[in-house]
Amino acid sequence: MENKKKWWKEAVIYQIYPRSFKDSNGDGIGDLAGIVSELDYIVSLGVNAVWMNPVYLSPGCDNGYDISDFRAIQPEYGTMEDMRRLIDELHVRKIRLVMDMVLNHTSDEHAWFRQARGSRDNPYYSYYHWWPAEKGEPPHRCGFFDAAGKGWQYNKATNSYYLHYFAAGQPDLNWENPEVRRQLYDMLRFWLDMGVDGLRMDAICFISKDVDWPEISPQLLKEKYHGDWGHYYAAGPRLHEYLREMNEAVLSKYDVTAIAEAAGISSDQALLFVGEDRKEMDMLYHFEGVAIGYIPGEFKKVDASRYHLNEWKEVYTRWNDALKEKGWGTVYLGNHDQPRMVSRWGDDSEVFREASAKLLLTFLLTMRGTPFIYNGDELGMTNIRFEKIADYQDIETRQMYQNLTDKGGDAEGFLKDQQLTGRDNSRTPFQWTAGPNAGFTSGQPWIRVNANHSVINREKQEEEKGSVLNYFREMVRLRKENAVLVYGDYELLLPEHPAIYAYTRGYEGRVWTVLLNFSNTEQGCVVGGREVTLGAYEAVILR
Ligand code: TEU
Ligand code: CA
Repeated sequence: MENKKKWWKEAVIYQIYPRSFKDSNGDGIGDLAGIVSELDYIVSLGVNAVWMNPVYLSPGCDNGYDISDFRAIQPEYGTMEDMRRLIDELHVRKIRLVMDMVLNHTSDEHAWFRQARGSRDNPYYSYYHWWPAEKGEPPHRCGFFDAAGKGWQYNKATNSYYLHYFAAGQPDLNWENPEVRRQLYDMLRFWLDMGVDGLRMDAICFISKDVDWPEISPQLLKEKYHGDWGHYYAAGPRLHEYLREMNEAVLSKYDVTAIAEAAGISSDQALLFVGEDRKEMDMLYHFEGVAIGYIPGEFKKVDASRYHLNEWKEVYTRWNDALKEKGWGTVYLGNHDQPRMVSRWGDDSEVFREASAKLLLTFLLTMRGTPFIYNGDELGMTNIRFEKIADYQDIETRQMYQNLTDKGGDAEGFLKDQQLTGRDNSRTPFQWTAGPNAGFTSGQPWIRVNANHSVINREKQEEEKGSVLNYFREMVRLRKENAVLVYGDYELLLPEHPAIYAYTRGYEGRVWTVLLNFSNTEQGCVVGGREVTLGAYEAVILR
Protein backbone atom coordinates (compact mmCIF):
# COMPACT_ATOMS: atom_id res chain seq x y z
CA MET A 1 0.00 0.00 0.00
CA GLU A 2 1.36 3.38 -0.99
CA ASN A 3 2.02 5.49 2.05
CA LYS A 4 1.38 9.20 1.56
CA LYS A 5 4.65 11.09 1.29
CA LYS A 6 5.30 13.68 3.98
CA TRP A 7 8.34 15.71 5.00
CA TRP A 8 8.23 14.34 8.52
CA LYS A 9 8.38 10.76 7.30
CA GLU A 10 11.53 11.61 5.38
CA ALA A 11 13.06 13.54 8.27
CA VAL A 12 15.98 12.60 10.47
CA ILE A 13 15.29 14.38 13.75
CA TYR A 14 18.19 15.53 15.90
CA GLN A 15 17.25 16.09 19.53
CA ILE A 16 19.00 18.94 21.31
CA TYR A 17 19.03 19.15 25.07
CA PRO A 18 19.58 22.91 25.34
CA ARG A 19 20.84 22.88 28.91
CA SER A 20 23.81 20.73 27.93
CA PHE A 21 24.51 21.52 24.29
CA LYS A 22 26.52 24.74 24.23
CA ASP A 23 26.94 27.59 26.69
CA SER A 24 27.51 30.99 25.08
CA ASN A 25 28.02 33.21 28.15
CA GLY A 26 30.00 31.20 30.67
CA ASP A 27 27.27 30.66 33.26
CA GLY A 28 27.65 26.90 32.88
CA ILE A 29 24.22 26.42 31.29
CA GLY A 30 23.65 25.75 27.63
CA ASP A 31 21.50 28.34 25.86
CA LEU A 32 19.80 29.39 22.63
CA ALA A 33 22.71 31.56 21.48
CA GLY A 34 24.93 28.52 22.01
CA ILE A 35 22.77 26.45 19.67
CA VAL A 36 22.82 29.24 17.07
CA SER A 37 26.61 29.32 17.29
CA GLU A 38 26.78 25.64 16.37
CA LEU A 39 24.40 25.64 13.42
CA ASP A 40 27.17 24.72 11.00
CA TYR A 41 27.73 21.56 12.99
CA ILE A 42 24.01 20.70 12.95
CA VAL A 43 23.89 21.32 9.19
CA SER A 44 26.95 19.12 8.73
CA LEU A 45 25.08 16.18 10.23
CA GLY A 46 22.60 16.24 7.37
CA VAL A 47 19.59 16.17 9.67
CA ASN A 48 16.53 18.10 8.53
CA ALA A 49 14.73 18.70 11.81
CA VAL A 50 15.64 19.53 15.38
CA TRP A 51 13.59 18.71 18.45
CA MET A 52 14.53 20.99 21.32
CA ASN A 53 13.59 20.26 24.94
CA PRO A 54 11.68 22.99 26.85
CA VAL A 55 13.18 26.46 27.19
CA TYR A 56 10.05 28.16 28.57
CA LEU A 57 9.99 30.09 31.83
CA SER A 58 10.31 27.57 34.63
CA PRO A 59 11.49 27.19 38.22
CA GLY A 60 13.36 24.16 36.91
CA CYS A 61 12.39 21.43 39.35
CA ASP A 62 12.26 19.05 36.36
CA ASN A 63 14.66 20.86 34.01
CA GLY A 64 11.99 22.89 32.25
CA TYR A 65 9.14 20.37 32.24
CA ASP A 66 7.58 22.49 34.98
CA ILE A 67 6.48 25.55 33.02
CA SER A 68 5.44 28.77 34.73
CA ASP A 69 4.86 30.74 31.52
CA PHE A 70 4.36 29.03 28.17
CA ARG A 71 4.91 32.27 26.28
CA ALA A 72 8.19 33.35 27.84
CA ILE A 73 11.76 32.09 27.61
CA GLN A 74 13.69 31.11 30.73
CA PRO A 75 16.33 33.88 31.06
CA GLU A 76 19.16 31.39 31.47
CA TYR A 77 18.37 30.14 27.95
CA GLY A 78 18.03 33.61 26.43
CA THR A 79 15.20 35.81 25.21
CA MET A 80 12.25 35.58 22.86
CA GLU A 81 14.46 37.45 20.40
CA ASP A 82 17.00 34.59 20.58
CA MET A 83 14.17 32.14 20.03
CA ARG A 84 13.00 33.95 16.88
CA ARG A 85 16.56 34.08 15.68
CA LEU A 86 16.99 30.34 16.17
CA ILE A 87 13.82 29.61 14.19
CA ASP A 88 14.90 31.93 11.36
CA GLU A 89 18.47 30.66 11.22
CA LEU A 90 17.25 27.04 11.14
CA HIS A 91 14.77 27.83 8.40
CA VAL A 92 17.38 29.58 6.28
CA ARG A 93 19.26 26.27 6.44
CA LYS A 94 16.13 24.24 5.60
CA ILE A 95 15.99 22.67 9.04
CA ARG A 96 12.63 22.47 10.80
CA LEU A 97 12.09 23.03 14.48
CA VAL A 98 10.06 20.74 16.73
CA MET A 99 9.20 22.34 20.07
CA ASP A 100 8.50 20.40 23.22
CA MET A 101 4.96 21.06 24.48
CA VAL A 102 3.92 20.17 27.99
CA LEU A 103 0.13 20.13 28.12
CA ASN A 104 -0.48 17.66 30.92
CA HIS A 105 0.71 19.90 33.74
CA THR A 106 2.18 23.30 34.61
CA SER A 107 4.55 24.44 37.28
CA ASP A 108 3.02 25.22 40.68
CA GLU A 109 4.44 28.70 40.03
CA HIS A 110 2.32 29.21 36.92
CA ALA A 111 -0.05 32.19 37.33
CA TRP A 112 -3.01 29.82 36.93
CA PHE A 113 -1.94 27.63 39.80
CA ARG A 114 -1.00 30.56 42.03
CA GLN A 115 -4.58 31.76 41.65
CA ALA A 116 -6.03 28.29 41.99
CA ARG A 117 -4.37 27.39 45.24
CA GLY A 118 -5.72 30.50 46.98
CA SER A 119 -9.36 29.56 47.32
CA ARG A 120 -11.98 27.14 46.05
CA ASP A 121 -13.94 30.11 44.69
CA ASN A 122 -11.17 31.34 42.49
CA PRO A 123 -12.08 30.82 38.80
CA TYR A 124 -8.68 29.18 38.26
CA TYR A 125 -9.37 26.54 40.91
CA SER A 126 -11.06 24.40 38.27
CA TYR A 127 -7.97 24.62 36.02
CA TYR A 128 -6.56 21.79 38.13
CA HIS A 129 -7.81 18.57 39.72
CA TRP A 130 -8.71 18.67 43.41
CA TRP A 131 -9.88 16.29 46.10
CA PRO A 132 -11.72 18.02 48.98
CA ALA A 133 -10.21 16.98 52.31
CA GLU A 134 -13.61 16.72 54.01
CA LYS A 135 -14.07 13.54 51.99
CA GLY A 136 -11.04 12.00 53.71
CA GLU A 137 -7.90 10.74 52.01
CA PRO A 138 -7.98 10.72 48.21
CA PRO A 139 -7.79 7.38 46.36
CA HIS A 140 -4.15 6.49 45.79
CA ARG A 141 -2.45 7.82 42.68
CA CYS A 142 1.24 7.47 41.92
CA GLY A 143 3.40 10.60 41.74
CA PHE A 144 6.38 9.56 39.62
CA PHE A 145 8.70 12.22 41.02
CA ASP A 146 7.35 12.27 44.58
CA ALA A 147 9.54 11.06 47.43
CA ALA A 148 6.56 9.35 49.04
CA GLY A 149 5.35 8.10 45.67
CA LYS A 150 2.09 10.01 46.12
CA GLY A 151 0.21 11.79 43.36
CA TRP A 152 -1.93 14.04 45.59
CA GLN A 153 -0.54 17.02 47.50
CA TYR A 154 -2.42 18.69 50.33
CA ASN A 155 -2.98 22.46 50.02
CA LYS A 156 -3.92 24.25 53.22
CA ALA A 157 -5.63 27.37 51.87
CA THR A 158 -8.23 25.30 50.03
CA ASN A 159 -8.26 22.34 52.42
CA SER A 160 -7.95 20.05 49.43
CA TYR A 161 -5.43 17.91 47.61
CA TYR A 162 -4.24 18.63 44.07
CA LEU A 163 -3.29 15.96 41.60
CA HIS A 164 0.26 15.65 40.25
CA TYR A 165 1.31 12.63 38.19
CA PHE A 166 4.90 13.87 38.31
CA ALA A 167 6.42 16.12 41.03
CA ALA A 168 4.39 18.16 43.51
CA GLY A 169 5.75 21.18 41.60
CA GLN A 170 3.93 19.91 38.47
CA PRO A 171 0.16 20.04 39.13
CA ASP A 172 -1.93 18.32 36.43
CA LEU A 173 -4.18 20.53 34.32
CA ASN A 174 -7.90 19.81 34.30
CA TRP A 175 -8.73 19.13 30.65
CA GLU A 176 -12.40 18.61 31.60
CA ASN A 177 -12.55 22.39 31.81
CA PRO A 178 -13.13 23.80 28.27
CA GLU A 179 -11.48 27.05 29.31
CA VAL A 180 -8.21 25.18 30.00
CA ARG A 181 -8.32 23.61 26.56
CA ARG A 182 -9.06 26.95 24.91
CA GLN A 183 -6.09 28.56 26.69
CA LEU A 184 -3.76 25.74 25.66
CA TYR A 185 -4.92 25.86 22.04
CA ASP A 186 -4.32 29.62 21.98
CA MET A 187 -0.84 29.05 23.31
CA LEU A 188 -0.14 26.48 20.59
CA ARG A 189 -1.25 29.02 17.97
CA PHE A 190 1.19 31.52 19.45
CA TRP A 191 4.09 29.17 18.75
CA LEU A 192 2.85 27.91 15.40
CA ASP A 193 2.32 31.47 14.20
CA MET A 194 5.94 32.10 15.10
CA GLY A 195 6.95 29.43 12.60
CA VAL A 196 7.45 26.30 14.67
CA ASP A 197 7.14 23.22 12.42
CA GLY A 198 6.47 20.42 14.86
CA LEU A 199 5.27 19.69 18.36
CA ARG A 200 6.58 16.94 20.57
CA MET A 201 3.71 16.39 22.96
CA ASP A 202 5.01 15.61 26.42
CA ALA A 203 3.09 13.01 28.44
CA ILE A 204 0.14 13.69 26.13
CA CYS A 205 -1.48 10.31 26.78
CA PHE A 206 -2.04 11.28 30.42
CA ILE A 207 -4.21 14.37 29.86
CA SER A 208 -7.60 12.73 30.44
CA LYS A 209 -8.49 11.56 33.93
CA ASP A 210 -11.36 9.48 35.21
CA VAL A 211 -12.80 12.18 37.45
CA ASP A 212 -14.96 9.70 39.34
CA TRP A 213 -11.59 8.96 40.98
CA PRO A 214 -12.04 5.18 41.35
CA GLU A 215 -9.86 3.25 43.78
CA ILE A 216 -7.02 1.56 41.90
CA SER A 217 -5.82 -1.31 44.03
CA PRO A 218 -2.39 -2.90 43.43
CA GLN A 219 -4.28 -5.96 42.24
CA LEU A 220 -6.39 -4.04 39.72
CA LEU A 221 -3.27 -2.22 38.54
CA LYS A 222 -1.58 -5.55 37.96
CA GLU A 223 -4.49 -7.24 36.23
CA LYS A 224 -5.55 -4.41 33.94
CA TYR A 225 -2.51 -2.16 33.57
CA HIS A 226 0.59 -4.42 33.58
CA GLY A 227 1.25 -3.23 37.15
CA ASP A 228 2.28 0.10 35.64
CA TRP A 229 0.70 3.45 36.56
CA GLY A 230 1.68 4.79 33.16
CA HIS A 231 -0.76 2.35 31.56
CA TYR A 232 -3.55 3.41 33.87
CA TYR A 233 -2.80 7.09 33.27
CA ALA A 234 -2.83 6.56 29.51
CA ALA A 235 -6.29 5.01 29.63
CA GLY A 236 -8.26 8.17 30.43
CA PRO A 237 -11.84 8.14 29.12
CA ARG A 238 -11.75 11.35 27.02
CA LEU A 239 -8.20 11.19 25.67
CA HIS A 240 -9.08 10.67 22.01
CA GLU A 241 -11.89 13.19 22.15
CA TYR A 242 -9.37 15.81 23.32
CA LEU A 243 -6.76 14.88 20.75
CA ARG A 244 -9.31 15.15 17.95
CA GLU A 245 -10.53 18.47 19.23
CA MET A 246 -6.99 19.85 19.42
CA ASN A 247 -6.31 18.60 15.92
CA GLU A 248 -9.43 20.22 14.54
CA ALA A 249 -9.02 23.48 16.44
CA VAL A 250 -5.28 23.96 15.88
CA LEU A 251 -3.09 21.33 14.23
CA SER A 252 -5.17 20.93 11.06
CA LYS A 253 -4.83 24.66 10.39
CA TYR A 254 -1.03 24.52 10.09
CA ASP A 255 1.63 22.58 8.20
CA VAL A 256 2.85 21.04 11.42
CA THR A 257 3.69 17.56 12.61
CA ALA A 258 2.56 16.36 16.03
CA ILE A 259 4.50 13.65 17.83
CA ALA A 260 2.96 11.94 20.84
CA GLU A 261 5.17 10.81 23.68
CA ALA A 262 3.20 7.62 24.07
CA ALA A 263 4.08 6.41 27.54
CA GLY A 264 1.75 3.63 28.67
CA ILE A 265 0.52 2.81 25.15
CA SER A 266 0.56 -0.72 23.68
CA SER A 267 1.13 -1.54 20.03
CA ASP A 268 -2.50 -2.55 19.53
CA GLN A 269 -3.53 1.01 20.46
CA ALA A 270 -1.03 2.73 18.17
CA LEU A 271 -3.40 3.36 15.28
CA LEU A 272 -5.88 5.09 17.56
CA PHE A 273 -3.34 7.92 17.79
CA VAL A 274 -1.69 8.01 14.39
CA GLY A 275 -4.09 6.28 11.99
CA GLU A 276 -4.44 8.73 9.10
CA ASP A 277 -8.23 8.59 9.32
CA ARG A 278 -8.15 9.46 13.04
CA LYS A 279 -6.94 13.06 12.69
CA GLU A 280 -5.22 13.11 16.06
CA MET A 281 -1.39 12.88 15.97
CA ASP A 282 1.07 12.16 13.14
CA MET A 283 3.67 10.05 14.90
CA LEU A 284 4.19 8.55 18.30
CA TYR A 285 7.08 7.17 20.24
CA HIS A 286 6.50 4.18 22.43
CA PHE A 287 8.29 2.98 25.55
CA GLU A 288 8.41 -0.74 24.92
CA GLY A 289 11.78 -0.62 23.19
CA VAL A 290 13.52 1.31 25.94
CA ALA A 291 11.95 -0.88 28.63
CA ILE A 292 13.43 -4.11 27.24
CA GLY A 293 15.40 -5.81 29.98
CA TYR A 294 13.70 -4.00 32.86
CA ILE A 295 12.70 -6.36 35.67
CA PRO A 296 8.90 -6.11 36.05
CA GLY A 297 7.75 -4.33 39.20
CA GLU A 298 11.21 -2.83 39.80
CA PHE A 299 12.24 0.74 39.09
CA LYS A 300 14.55 0.90 36.05
CA LYS A 301 16.42 -2.19 37.16
CA VAL A 302 17.94 -4.33 34.45
CA ASP A 303 18.78 -7.99 34.88
CA ALA A 304 22.34 -9.21 34.50
CA SER A 305 21.93 -10.32 30.91
CA ARG A 306 20.82 -6.72 30.10
CA TYR A 307 18.50 -7.75 27.30
CA HIS A 308 17.75 -10.54 24.88
CA LEU A 309 18.00 -9.79 21.20
CA ASN A 310 14.97 -11.93 20.46
CA GLU A 311 12.82 -9.72 22.63
CA TRP A 312 14.25 -6.68 20.86
CA LYS A 313 13.33 -8.17 17.48
CA GLU A 314 9.85 -9.04 18.70
CA VAL A 315 9.14 -5.53 20.04
CA TYR A 316 10.41 -3.58 17.03
CA THR A 317 8.78 -5.97 14.56
CA ARG A 318 5.42 -5.85 16.34
CA TRP A 319 5.44 -2.04 16.44
CA ASN A 320 6.45 -1.92 12.80
CA ASP A 321 3.62 -4.21 11.84
CA ALA A 322 1.11 -2.20 13.86
CA LEU A 323 1.86 0.83 11.66
CA LYS A 324 2.55 -0.94 8.41
CA GLU A 325 -0.58 0.01 6.47
CA LYS A 326 -1.68 3.24 8.07
CA GLY A 327 -0.05 5.70 10.38
CA TRP A 328 3.63 6.26 11.04
CA GLY A 329 6.10 5.47 13.81
CA THR A 330 9.46 6.61 15.08
CA VAL A 331 12.64 4.85 16.15
CA TYR A 332 14.90 5.99 18.95
CA LEU A 333 17.39 4.41 21.35
CA GLY A 334 18.20 7.39 23.52
CA ASN A 335 16.85 10.72 24.70
CA HIS A 336 16.99 12.97 27.77
CA ASP A 337 14.94 10.42 29.76
CA GLN A 338 17.16 7.50 28.83
CA PRO A 339 20.78 6.59 29.44
CA ARG A 340 23.34 6.80 26.65
CA MET A 341 22.45 4.55 23.74
CA VAL A 342 25.84 2.88 23.50
CA SER A 343 26.01 2.14 27.25
CA ARG A 344 22.53 0.67 27.44
CA TRP A 345 22.25 -1.18 24.11
CA GLY A 346 25.81 -1.54 22.87
CA ASP A 347 29.12 -2.01 24.62
CA ASP A 348 30.87 1.15 25.76
CA SER A 349 34.18 -0.54 26.58
CA GLU A 350 37.19 0.80 24.71
CA VAL A 351 37.30 -2.20 22.39
CA PHE A 352 33.70 -2.19 21.23
CA ARG A 353 32.42 1.34 21.78
CA GLU A 354 32.86 2.60 18.26
CA ALA A 355 31.70 -0.55 16.53
CA SER A 356 28.62 -0.94 18.69
CA ALA A 357 27.71 2.75 18.38
CA LYS A 358 27.87 2.43 14.60
CA LEU A 359 25.76 -0.72 14.76
CA LEU A 360 23.05 1.09 16.73
CA LEU A 361 23.13 4.08 14.39
CA THR A 362 22.74 1.70 11.47
CA PHE A 363 19.65 0.26 13.13
CA LEU A 364 18.17 3.73 13.72
CA LEU A 365 18.74 4.85 10.15
CA THR A 366 17.61 1.70 8.35
CA MET A 367 14.39 0.99 10.20
CA ARG A 368 10.95 2.06 9.03
CA GLY A 369 9.71 5.09 10.99
CA THR A 370 11.26 8.49 11.55
CA PRO A 371 14.61 8.23 13.37
CA PHE A 372 15.34 10.41 16.39
CA ILE A 373 19.00 10.87 17.28
CA TYR A 374 19.83 12.33 20.65
CA ASN A 375 22.69 14.84 20.73
CA GLY A 376 25.97 13.17 21.59
CA ASP A 377 24.85 9.74 20.43
CA GLU A 378 26.31 10.65 17.03
CA LEU A 379 29.69 10.69 18.82
CA GLY A 380 29.06 7.54 20.81
CA MET A 381 29.03 9.45 24.10
CA THR A 382 28.70 7.14 27.12
CA ASN A 383 27.03 7.02 30.54
CA ILE A 384 28.83 9.04 33.21
CA ARG A 385 27.97 6.51 35.95
CA PHE A 386 27.79 8.81 38.97
CA GLU A 387 28.73 7.11 42.22
CA LYS A 388 27.05 9.31 44.80
CA ILE A 389 23.50 10.56 45.03
CA ALA A 390 24.90 14.09 45.48
CA ASP A 391 26.27 13.98 41.92
CA TYR A 392 22.76 13.65 40.51
CA GLN A 393 20.65 16.65 39.56
CA ASP A 394 17.66 14.73 38.21
CA ILE A 395 14.51 14.97 40.32
CA GLU A 396 13.54 11.42 39.35
CA THR A 397 16.77 9.92 40.71
CA ARG A 398 16.80 12.10 43.82
CA GLN A 399 13.20 11.50 44.80
CA MET A 400 13.38 7.78 44.17
CA TYR A 401 16.51 7.59 46.30
CA GLN A 402 14.74 9.46 49.07
CA ASN A 403 11.77 7.13 48.78
CA LEU A 404 14.00 4.09 49.12
CA THR A 405 16.05 5.36 52.03
CA ASP A 406 12.86 6.41 53.86
CA LYS A 407 11.57 2.88 53.51
CA GLY A 408 14.90 1.31 54.40
CA GLY A 409 15.22 -0.09 50.87
CA ASP A 410 18.32 -1.04 48.94
CA ALA A 411 19.77 2.40 48.22
CA GLU A 412 23.15 1.02 47.18
CA GLY A 413 21.55 -1.33 44.67
CA PHE A 414 19.49 1.57 43.37
CA LEU A 415 22.58 3.71 42.79
CA LYS A 416 24.15 0.82 40.92
CA ASP A 417 21.07 0.46 38.69
CA GLN A 418 21.08 4.20 38.02
CA GLN A 419 24.60 3.95 36.63
CA LEU A 420 23.09 1.97 33.78
CA THR A 421 19.62 3.50 33.48
CA GLY A 422 19.52 6.94 35.18
CA ARG A 423 18.45 9.98 33.15
CA ASP A 424 21.42 12.18 34.07
CA ASN A 425 23.69 9.83 32.11
CA SER A 426 22.52 11.48 28.92
CA ARG A 427 22.28 15.00 30.31
CA THR A 428 26.00 15.65 30.78
CA PRO A 429 27.51 18.37 28.56
CA PHE A 430 28.05 17.75 24.87
CA GLN A 431 31.67 16.83 24.21
CA TRP A 432 32.97 19.33 21.68
CA THR A 433 36.70 19.13 22.41
CA ALA A 434 39.32 17.43 24.59
CA GLY A 435 39.88 20.78 26.32
CA PRO A 436 38.54 22.15 29.64
CA ASN A 437 34.87 21.24 30.20
CA ALA A 438 34.85 19.57 26.81
CA GLY A 439 34.49 22.99 25.18
CA PHE A 440 30.93 23.21 26.47
CA THR A 441 31.44 26.20 28.76
CA SER A 442 34.13 28.58 29.97
CA GLY A 443 32.48 28.54 33.40
CA GLN A 444 31.38 25.92 35.90
CA PRO A 445 29.08 23.39 34.16
CA TRP A 446 25.68 22.82 35.83
CA ILE A 447 26.35 19.08 35.78
CA ARG A 448 29.65 17.25 35.65
CA VAL A 449 31.36 16.74 32.31
CA ASN A 450 32.24 13.14 31.46
CA ALA A 451 36.00 12.68 31.94
CA ASN A 452 36.20 10.66 28.74
CA HIS A 453 35.81 13.82 26.65
CA SER A 454 39.59 13.57 26.21
CA VAL A 455 38.90 10.53 24.02
CA ILE A 456 35.33 11.04 22.83
CA ASN A 457 34.78 14.47 21.33
CA ARG A 458 33.59 16.15 18.19
CA GLU A 459 36.91 17.79 17.28
CA LYS A 460 38.78 14.49 17.25
CA GLN A 461 36.07 12.73 15.30
CA GLU A 462 36.08 15.40 12.60
CA GLU A 463 39.65 14.40 11.82
CA GLU A 464 39.08 10.65 11.68
CA LYS A 465 37.54 9.42 8.50
CA GLY A 466 36.09 6.32 10.15
CA SER A 467 34.80 8.01 13.31
CA VAL A 468 31.33 7.37 14.69
CA LEU A 469 30.46 10.95 13.72
CA ASN A 470 31.47 10.55 10.10
CA TYR A 471 29.75 7.19 9.95
CA PHE A 472 26.57 8.83 11.20
CA ARG A 473 26.77 11.49 8.49
CA GLU A 474 27.16 8.80 5.87
CA MET A 475 24.17 6.86 7.18
CA VAL A 476 22.01 9.99 7.17
CA ARG A 477 23.00 10.63 3.57
CA LEU A 478 22.23 7.03 2.62
CA ARG A 479 18.76 7.32 4.10
CA LYS A 480 18.06 10.66 2.48
CA GLU A 481 19.16 9.43 -0.94
CA ASN A 482 17.32 6.12 -0.89
CA ALA A 483 13.56 6.06 -0.56
CA VAL A 484 13.78 2.33 0.14
CA LEU A 485 15.07 3.17 3.63
CA VAL A 486 12.20 5.57 4.26
CA TYR A 487 9.13 4.12 2.59
CA GLY A 488 10.25 0.53 2.06
CA ASP A 489 8.44 -2.36 3.73
CA TYR A 490 10.20 -3.96 6.65
CA GLU A 491 10.45 -7.70 6.98
CA LEU A 492 12.18 -9.66 9.70
CA LEU A 493 14.61 -12.41 8.67
CA LEU A 494 16.20 -15.11 10.86
CA PRO A 495 13.82 -14.53 13.79
CA GLU A 496 15.55 -17.25 15.84
CA HIS A 497 19.16 -16.17 15.37
CA PRO A 498 20.40 -15.34 18.88
CA ALA A 499 22.97 -12.69 17.86
CA ILE A 500 22.11 -11.34 14.45
CA TYR A 501 19.20 -9.00 13.79
CA ALA A 502 18.41 -9.30 10.11
CA TYR A 503 15.68 -7.60 8.08
CA THR A 504 14.89 -6.42 4.62
CA ARG A 505 13.52 -3.14 3.34
CA GLY A 506 11.70 -3.38 0.05
CA TYR A 507 10.45 -0.60 -2.23
CA GLU A 508 9.51 -0.43 -5.89
CA GLY A 509 11.20 -3.69 -6.73
CA ARG A 510 14.38 -2.98 -4.78
CA VAL A 511 15.22 -5.04 -1.72
CA TRP A 512 17.94 -4.13 0.75
CA THR A 513 19.06 -6.48 3.49
CA VAL A 514 20.33 -5.22 6.82
CA LEU A 515 22.45 -7.52 9.00
CA LEU A 516 23.36 -6.45 12.51
CA ASN A 517 25.58 -8.52 14.78
CA PHE A 518 24.59 -7.56 18.33
CA SER A 519 27.36 -9.64 19.92
CA ASN A 520 31.06 -9.21 20.65
CA THR A 521 32.02 -12.35 18.74
CA GLU A 522 32.06 -13.37 15.11
CA GLN A 523 28.69 -14.69 13.88
CA GLY A 524 27.56 -16.44 10.75
CA CYS A 525 24.23 -16.69 8.97
CA VAL A 526 22.72 -17.60 5.64
CA VAL A 527 20.66 -15.00 3.78
CA GLY A 528 19.32 -15.36 0.27
CA GLY A 529 21.30 -18.59 -0.14
CA ARG A 530 24.49 -16.72 0.68
CA GLU A 531 26.71 -17.41 3.65
CA VAL A 532 27.71 -14.27 5.52
CA THR A 533 30.10 -13.88 8.43
CA LEU A 534 29.94 -10.78 10.58
CA GLY A 535 32.62 -9.55 12.97
CA ALA A 536 31.83 -8.35 16.49
CA TYR A 537 29.14 -5.63 16.32
CA GLU A 538 29.46 -5.51 12.58
CA ALA A 539 26.66 -3.94 10.56
CA VAL A 540 26.19 -4.74 6.89
CA ILE A 541 23.73 -3.43 4.33
CA LEU A 542 23.37 -5.50 1.16
CA ARG A 543 21.77 -3.81 -1.82
O1 TEU B 1 8.31 12.12 30.33
C1 TEU B 1 7.13 11.44 30.66
C2 TEU B 1 7.21 10.00 30.90
O2 TEU B 1 6.17 9.39 30.93
C3 TEU B 1 8.47 9.27 31.21
O3 TEU B 1 9.60 9.89 30.83
C4 TEU B 1 8.48 9.00 32.65
O4 TEU B 1 8.25 10.17 33.37
C5 TEU B 1 9.74 8.45 33.22
O5 TEU B 1 10.38 7.59 32.37
C6 TEU B 1 9.35 7.76 34.49
O6 TEU B 1 10.30 6.88 34.89
C7 TEU B 1 8.19 13.44 30.01
C8 TEU B 1 9.54 14.10 29.79
O7 TEU B 1 10.19 13.52 28.68
C9 TEU B 1 10.35 14.02 31.03
O8 TEU B 1 11.64 14.55 30.87
C10 TEU B 1 9.61 14.77 32.11
O9 TEU B 1 10.28 14.62 33.32
C11 TEU B 1 8.17 14.28 32.24
O10 TEU B 1 7.51 14.17 31.01
C12 TEU B 1 7.35 15.25 33.05
O11 TEU B 1 7.07 16.39 32.30
CA1 CA C 1 24.57 30.09 29.28
